[in-house]
Amino acid sequence: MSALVSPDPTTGPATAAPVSDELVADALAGLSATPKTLPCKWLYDSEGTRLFEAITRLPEYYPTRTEMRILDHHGPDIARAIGPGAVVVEFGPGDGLKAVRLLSSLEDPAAYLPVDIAPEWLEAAAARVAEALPGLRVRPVVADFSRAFDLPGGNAGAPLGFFPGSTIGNFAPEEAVAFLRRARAALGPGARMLLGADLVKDTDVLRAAYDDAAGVTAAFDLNLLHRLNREAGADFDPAAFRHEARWNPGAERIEMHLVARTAQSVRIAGRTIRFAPGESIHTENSHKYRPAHLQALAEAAGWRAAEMWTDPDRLFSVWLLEG
Ligand code: AVI
Repeated sequence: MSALVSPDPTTGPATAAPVSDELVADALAGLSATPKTLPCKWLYDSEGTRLFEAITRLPEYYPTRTEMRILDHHGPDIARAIGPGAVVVEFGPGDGLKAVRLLSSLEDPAAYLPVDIAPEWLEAAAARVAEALPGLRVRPVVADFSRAFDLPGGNAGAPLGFFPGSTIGNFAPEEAVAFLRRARAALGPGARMLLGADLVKDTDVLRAAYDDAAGVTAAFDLNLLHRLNREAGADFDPAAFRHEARWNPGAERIEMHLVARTAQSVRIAGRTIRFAPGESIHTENSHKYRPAHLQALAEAAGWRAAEMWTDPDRLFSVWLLEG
């Protein structure tokens, strides 16, 4: 993935649909390539964000509720390992709910700094945390953490990065290492990081999580074609594509694909893109980890994996990294 995953850092919760030059450029480049691909950041317009939130509540989508349970169940251990006075810096805070769980279990957190490129998302997360934890210092930071970034100074306390949800898995491995390295630099001396990472497991469980019976993930994926029609002037017929979740055993990742049901042509920005029957657009990767692999990624970025907490079925993991 070329930028952040959640929520869409480039457009935020769009209501109007102006033509986006960046979306057009990404679409032309990705759809002219072989195999066809699109950056997953474009999945998250306001409808995509709404659908993703619905995904997190699906019976098949275990990551969100499992990570919440880990944060609840191991809260006292996590709090002990982290100690008092943490300055919690959350990358891509989403709705802020996980931060509320974490901060409520920590001893005397000094501050909460949600970081995102889109101010609208920050306000929602900051408001939720401020309401749940009155008296806590909350300082939203508008920054693009897909590039080098700085955090504001003047935060007395122990810097703790927080990157839950296994959003790390939407990065290619080299992008994951680059992000972890940037985060370490931005957090500064004494940095630690609490990181959520989804684990390798039975492929049927994985496939179901990314291709649910109610079709919410399919709608989330297909929304990308609707978005291209709205914001890039394309003329996709979304009904002529179907969503597919594939397990790639070599890369140990779930791949989302939009598969053309028939041979067809699509117009976009004056160009014609042809699809053979069964040809797909690869729209997202979601890497799953073995503990040794996650440790190696962290070490490649200059971190040391100090602790790992998991659930009884070992579906998901929460890591404490030390800088
Ligand atoms: C945001 N991210 C961690 C989700 C995942 O599980 O990779 C995105 C997602 N795509 C389909 N379902 C959920």
